[in-house]
Amino acid sequence: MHLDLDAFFASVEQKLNPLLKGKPILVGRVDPHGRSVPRGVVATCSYEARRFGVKSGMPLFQALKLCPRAIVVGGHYEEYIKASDQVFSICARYAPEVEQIGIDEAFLDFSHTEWIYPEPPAGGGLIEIARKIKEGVKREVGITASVGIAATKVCAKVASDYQKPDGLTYVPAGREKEFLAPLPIADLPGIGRKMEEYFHRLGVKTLGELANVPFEKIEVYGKFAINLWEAASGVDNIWFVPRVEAKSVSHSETFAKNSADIKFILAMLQKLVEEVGTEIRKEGYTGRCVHVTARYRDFRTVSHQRVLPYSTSCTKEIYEAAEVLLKELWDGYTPLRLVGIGMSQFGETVQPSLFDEAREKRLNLEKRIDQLCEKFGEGAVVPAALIRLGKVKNL
Ligand code: DCP
Ligand code: CA
Repeated sequence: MHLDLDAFFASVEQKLNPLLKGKPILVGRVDPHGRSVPRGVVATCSYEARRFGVKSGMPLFQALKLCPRAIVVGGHYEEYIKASDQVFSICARYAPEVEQIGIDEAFLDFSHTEWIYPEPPAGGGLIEIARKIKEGVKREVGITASVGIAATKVCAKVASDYQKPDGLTYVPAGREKEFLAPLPIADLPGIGRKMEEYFHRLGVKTLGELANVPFEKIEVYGKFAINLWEAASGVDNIWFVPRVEAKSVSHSETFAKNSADIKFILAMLQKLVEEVGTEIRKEGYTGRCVHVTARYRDFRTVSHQRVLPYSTSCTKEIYEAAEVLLKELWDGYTPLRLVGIGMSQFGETVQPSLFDEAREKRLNLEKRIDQLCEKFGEGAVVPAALIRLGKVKNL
């Protein structure tokens, strides 16, 4: 089962201020301190605003052109975290395992619960459970969630998106391929704009058409395309990459002095990511799961993790995920005494390099920097942000 909150930040804003209910609203981007980010873009917008063609990521001015009556709000990051925590604790009342992916979505694993929640028509099964979760979220958190039920993760995720907002879509086991077939390929997680164009050029527009490409033909487009083909066929999916070893590489550091300075904390995070990245590239690993830990001055320790859509050893990609995770788990003002970052789920090297030259170039650059550092000593080449830490060699 996959659960995704609808227009998440906007729904929380509408709950906090009932005057905004039923109105088109735009949530401007905010940092974890609740300050709005200048030169704003729309972080998200209510479904009332989406009717006018407004989308997340769009510059605010453009959104206001499309929907001049829209009300711009935002800046309650701590409320978003609170709502998110409430939602996932409701999920945990029913699901044996809740795998949170980001701030507003999670996979709920009901494997081996067939005796407790039999599939329809034998019983109400997971549909009934999904209804209960949705009702609990509405009643206790005051927002709506969309849920997809399927036997594979990819299919459950696509299903949760299928009837947004407030949706509930059930795909019976064995009917995954049939359900996915009419959908555009961009509905599959992991297919970005570039890849969508690439498949369009091949004349492949729907997931059914992708699944119908002969396997020998898709094989030549690389490992990543094989995963997508399998996902579209409903036989397997990219989320279940087998783990080779259950180990992790992690680094953490206690600050000389507790700090609530976001720039310092992010610089520290970057330094730790550089260390982890160098180590895993040296070992020839690529990992899919990034975890970040923060310890408050009272030793309260919080951590979050995220599974990336593909394996990586690229510092830049690990850092991007780590920064989001840190901002999710830190309240933004209480001083921290430690941050830590780890990488796990090492497995197959799935490099979608065919589709992303920039990514490949970046990785090669990082490998060259590793070689320079090995030759001339640690700190020979460092990102400018690390100057803030003031103790990097050669600076
Ligand atoms: N978000 C953000 N910046 C982005 C994308 C998202 O700040 N570029 C934030 C705001 C969203 C939240 O993350 O409310 C969840 O993102 P989703 O992509 O799930 O979008 P929504 O929940 O807003 O809408 P949907 O109903 O389509 O899930
Ligand atoms: Ca959402």
